[in-house]
Amino acid sequence: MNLTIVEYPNNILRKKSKEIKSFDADLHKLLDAMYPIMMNTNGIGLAAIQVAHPISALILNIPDEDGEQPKENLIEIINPVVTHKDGESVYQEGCLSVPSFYEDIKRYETVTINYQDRDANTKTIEADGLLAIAIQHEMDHLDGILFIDKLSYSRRKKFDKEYKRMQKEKKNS
Ligand code: QAP
Ligand code: CO
Repeated sequence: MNLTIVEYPNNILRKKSKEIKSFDADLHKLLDAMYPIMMNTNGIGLAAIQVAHPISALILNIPDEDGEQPKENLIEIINPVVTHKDGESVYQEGCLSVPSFYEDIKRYETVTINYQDRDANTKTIEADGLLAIAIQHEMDHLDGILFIDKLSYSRRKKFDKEYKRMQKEKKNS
């Protein structure tokens, strides 16, 4: 499967992802193809909508203490629902769909989600730390929300200006 990462300001990123009902070979192929894209682009999380598939699926591979991302740590999350959220934490986020831009974003400190794995088994994760942040960031993608949408008005304006300048430089190089 040939996938490419959709970048802001492409409106595909604003689509709402649909619940997955068939856990078939097509889904498995998509998930299998998302993993190498995420690893090759130094990502820790990727939602299906970021590769132009508006379905409620995301993958995560949070680095361990040594910064390693072994495939055993890959988590595939289908149809997630938040069942509990608590606290507050700020983390400097980035996004594969908004390359080379990073900003502090406020999230819940801990979240619990119910979700399904690739074989439709129901699972629960109680997350804190970077995993909790990544889950919230990726679940926002399923609703068409980007981390830059959470910036204050003045920071967002600064972002738009910088990002447009970068896009121009890219085009001219
Ligand atoms: C979402 O983000 C996330 O700009 C995943 O040039 C972010 O994997 C979860 C990336 C923060 C938790 C905390 C971004 C790679 C990767 C870039 C990513 C870039 C290369 C972002
Ligand atoms: Co993202």
